[in-house]
Amino acid sequence: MKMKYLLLGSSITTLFTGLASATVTIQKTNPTPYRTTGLNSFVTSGGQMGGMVVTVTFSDSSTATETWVETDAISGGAVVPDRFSLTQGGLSNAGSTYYNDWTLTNNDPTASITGFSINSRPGDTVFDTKLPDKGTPGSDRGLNFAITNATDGPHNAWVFYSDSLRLTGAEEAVGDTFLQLDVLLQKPSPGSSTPLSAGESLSFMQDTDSALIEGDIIQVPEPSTGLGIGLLLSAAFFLRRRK
Ligand SMILES: [Ca+2]
Repeated sequence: MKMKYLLLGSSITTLFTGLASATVTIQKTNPTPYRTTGLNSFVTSGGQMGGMVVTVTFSDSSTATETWVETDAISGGAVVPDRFSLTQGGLSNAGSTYYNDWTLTNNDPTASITGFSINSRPGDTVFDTKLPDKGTPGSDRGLNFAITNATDGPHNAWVFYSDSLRLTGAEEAVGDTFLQLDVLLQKPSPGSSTPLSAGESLSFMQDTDSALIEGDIIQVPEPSTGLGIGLLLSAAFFLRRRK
């Protein structure tokens, strides 16, 4: 789980939603920028997100990681039989993540799920958040993470988006598209019950889009202060030796 978060302005929002979630707190950060040639404006479903890396964290501090696989044209998931399953797909609009939710199930016999992370980049996939609307060209409308149902009652969620994506040629990211999603779960009354318990499921909405070209989400080189200082020291050393 990434802990290096830099605030992108005042982008913390707390939303009070229905029974499924007590509060959802959203934070957008930008530690590592990426670029891509273009994004589709069509639907992306679980059937187009193969390669994403899903990591689930449990109450005993253990983690389980699995790569997303496409199970058919409109659905897919990451499954570790005795630990967790995360799936997405549906019948509405070819399984689109804009209309169909994701389901996280705790398959662990004892430990609760306290959070999860998705690195969407290896799946040529990007998380498209709600604002700015419609934001990055080709991304169209997006959706923020929102819990739609949970079999064990309401959950609070802290949602971190990081690793922003911009289109190649754009000076900076628009602020709606990200490649890393980290979610921390907590029951609204700490101490009274645990987050997603063994055998329970939680469903949520989160819009995604796809890169137009496979393997075309590329990290943007940033000027490195460390390297600059290193070069200066090397130059100073070289000049001293020459004297
Ligand atoms: Ca968008």
